Amino acid sequence: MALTHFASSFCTLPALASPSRTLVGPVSSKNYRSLPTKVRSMVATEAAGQILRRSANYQTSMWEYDYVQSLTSKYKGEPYTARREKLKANIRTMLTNASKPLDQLEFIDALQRLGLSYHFVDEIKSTVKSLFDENRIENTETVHDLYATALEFRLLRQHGYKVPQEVFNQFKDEQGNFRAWIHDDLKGMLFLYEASYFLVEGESILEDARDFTTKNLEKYVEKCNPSEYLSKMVSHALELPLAWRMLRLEANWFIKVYETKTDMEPVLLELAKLDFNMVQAIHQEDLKHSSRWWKRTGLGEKLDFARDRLVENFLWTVGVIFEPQFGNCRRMLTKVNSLITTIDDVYDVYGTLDELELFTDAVVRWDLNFMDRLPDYMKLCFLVFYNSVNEMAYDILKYQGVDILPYLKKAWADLCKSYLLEAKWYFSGYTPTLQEYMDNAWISISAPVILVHAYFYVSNPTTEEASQFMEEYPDIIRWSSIILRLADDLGTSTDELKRGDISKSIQCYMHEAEVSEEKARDHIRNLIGNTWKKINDYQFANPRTSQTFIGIAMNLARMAQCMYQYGDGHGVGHLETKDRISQL
Ligand code: LA6
Ligand code: MN
Ligand code: MN
Ligand code: MN
Ligand code: MN
Repeated sequence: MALTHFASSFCTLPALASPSRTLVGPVSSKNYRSLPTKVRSMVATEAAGQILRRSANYQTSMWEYDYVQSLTSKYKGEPYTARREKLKANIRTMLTNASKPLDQLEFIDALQRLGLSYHFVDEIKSTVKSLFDENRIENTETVHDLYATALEFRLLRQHGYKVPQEVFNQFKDEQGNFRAWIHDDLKGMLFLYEASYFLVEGESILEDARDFTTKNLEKYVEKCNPSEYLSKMVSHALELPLAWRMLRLEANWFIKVYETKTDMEPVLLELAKLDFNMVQAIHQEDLKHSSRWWKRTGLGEKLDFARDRLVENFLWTVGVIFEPQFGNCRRMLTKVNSLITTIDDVYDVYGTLDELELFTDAVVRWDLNFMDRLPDYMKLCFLVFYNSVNEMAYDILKYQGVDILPYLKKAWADLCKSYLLEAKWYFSGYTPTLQEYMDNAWISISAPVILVHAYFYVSNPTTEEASQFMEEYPDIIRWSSIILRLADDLGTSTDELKRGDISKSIQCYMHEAEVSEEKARDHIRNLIGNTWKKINDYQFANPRTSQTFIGIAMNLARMAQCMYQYGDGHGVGHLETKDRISQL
């Protein structure tokens, strides 16, 4: 029933134009067709008249539909909005009245970590600008404090000012080693550690700083009292630096730790807690909306081989963009993520190569007339997919007057072609080099699809701007995708290989460099670190690109490092993911 409803709602749609130009992607239809189709095993092919298929044995969803629909919060409307406005006004005054630079810096840092900075964007921007204009950080006459210098350096870089790494030279001796007294300056080392993650390629002073502080902070953690404020901060930082952390979970964690800080600011704490709960109330409604959509599609019940992960898919979107005003973007991206998760399992687990060719064709041609060639389970999946993506394009056409369907179709066609290429590699038993694998795998991780959709939901580009931006996927999409791919491979490839899948980045590198799995994993972790340098650089080099969009791309990379921090947090829904969802 739901499907008919979707289909009929499109009868009234105007015919959308087909793409006016061919957008160039990494996998051309020519090379995806020319791959060997020789089948390695009889898995997922016809054996004695019966089709044998792989299975991933995914667990059913951890989250009951009725439970999700029952979520409520009192933090809506008055008196909460009034109280929040009052607190915001107080804090605005405190920020403007802070006259000492270090006070300003600490105040902004606290606002950011408590998840409140989105309320004070203009005030923070102008304060940071005036700090930059004063240029104290580069004044070599004064003796600087390591803590204050590192904090200022980090905040300036976070806000797009590329202050030189050389400001840290004053903390090194003639031999280029960090000065001896720094070993006793725990707070300074912690802040230098966090600052060092804002490096770009070639910044060896910051690389040294990162290695030096990591080593020394690790030593400290071994012998510290874990209940002290600073010790908690250090252990947390060593797990994952601030620059790589998922914002909402970080806010939630920091609010609890901040509460135990001796010189904390009660007004800030009150607003942080109130605002967290108010944002959560909005997220609950987004989740309930998304969950009703997912239930109507019927995919969770009908496609038993596929992951039923609506709530986990929603968690990704909260990681990608949490601010209240972007509810439409979260709801849309939850659909996109759910479609990706399902279709990925069609290609990786269930489909036969013949079926996958047909499905890919239907997507590339964007043609409902191809549906009757698909097996029933694919028909279901294809029609939901086709209707949902058309509907998203329709929303943008209706509200912004821009036809984005060509860009969405192109992104999905690229994704399915990259999936098909991997399926062919699997069935022919082919192991690519790491480079060859990555040329395809940054697409097959689906981040370009996610980011292309998100781009149109948070910015309001003209057709010309959009096509310039999307003609080649911009680098920021590529870097974010690479981190998502590599983090996913670190977390999922062990199970994927067990159930039958292609070699992922780790195995490609082991094969090519003839190294152990541990060495290969180190190499992949290094690649993630190097890709972050490129993301940092992109931010400095492209001040005119939508900061919201760059933020989304960075958040997607952060979310990947969160989701796969302890294994396959996406596919295996219990463990940390369940706990994290409950926290939020
Ligand atoms: C991970 O699955 C998965 F489903 C993704 C598409 C990753 C990102 C997903 C979002 C944001 P898997 P594969 C919904 O590890 O087959 O199976 O590319 O992806 O390794
Ligand atoms: Mn299921
Ligand atoms: Mn896949
Ligand atoms: Mn997969
Ligand atoms: Mn994977």
